[in-house]
Amino acid sequence: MNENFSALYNAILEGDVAVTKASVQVALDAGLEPGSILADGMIAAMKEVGRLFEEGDYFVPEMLIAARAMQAGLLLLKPHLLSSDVKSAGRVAIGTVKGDLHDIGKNLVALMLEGAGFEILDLGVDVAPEKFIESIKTGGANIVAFSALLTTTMPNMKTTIEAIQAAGLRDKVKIIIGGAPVTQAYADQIGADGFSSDASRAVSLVQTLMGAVA
Ligand code: B12
Repeated sequence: MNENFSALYNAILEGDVAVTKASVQVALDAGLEPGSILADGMIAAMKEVGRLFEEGDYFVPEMLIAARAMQAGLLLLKPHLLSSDVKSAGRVAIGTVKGDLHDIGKNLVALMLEGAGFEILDLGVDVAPEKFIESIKTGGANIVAFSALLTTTMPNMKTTIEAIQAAGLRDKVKIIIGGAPVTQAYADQIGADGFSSDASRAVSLVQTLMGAVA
């Protein structure tokens, strides 16, 4: 763990919203780089939460309160991650697939894309294929992005691509996928156009693909 962020890291591990917010503010005031506060302090803590859950030291309530602290810290960090003078570079519909309620990673990808000038249609969590289809038909999405954090919900990425195909819309959009269990091999297997393992790489991926759809 990065020593600069030990208070922030521990606050998220303990799910302490007040200390998380205070620690983000202290780090910002100290001039630490927002991207580093996010990656080395906050995402590092969520990884540890996952490890503790796997080990049987944490249970769902602990994960939940850690996630709450993470979201509160993100809200404070958000304006510092966004640059203001960018105009729309395309429209991205993003959602966590059906059956899956994890949204922190999805929100981060949305935030980074927004910061890079993309318009975001955030479809939320537990998103049925029909809702993704609507985002293309009436929402005008150029790119559709699926997030999944569970091995049991990953197959819903495939189902959603098939539904988009069946609706005759597959060649209207580029589809990208991501989330902790997702891999490039899986993206290739289900016919997605792209995969990225983190939010900042998602930005360059979407920029490349927008070049391809424009
Ligand atoms: C917080 C958390 C929860 C919270 C979620 C709160 C919320 N609002 O999101 C709660 C408590 C609700 C929860 C519930 C459950 N969880 Co949970 N959870 C986590 C935990 C600890 C952290 C996830 C997280 O936010 N990570 C931080 C973010 C920033 O990372 P990320 O999501 O991976 O996103 C990054 C990349 O993947 C990528 N990315 C993400 N999405 C996308 C999309 C695109 C398009 C792209 C390009 C990139 C991209 O960019 C992001 C930023 O860099 C993980 C552990 C882990 N290591 O992932 C377990 C974990 C995902 N959960 C797990 C489990 C088992 C569950 C439950 C089934 C537990 C239960 N028995 O009820 C339920 C399922 C509920 C449901 N139906 O969804 C398991 C999944 C195991 C598996 N392989 O399937 C994990 C891995 C824990 C573990 N180690 O066992 N969970």
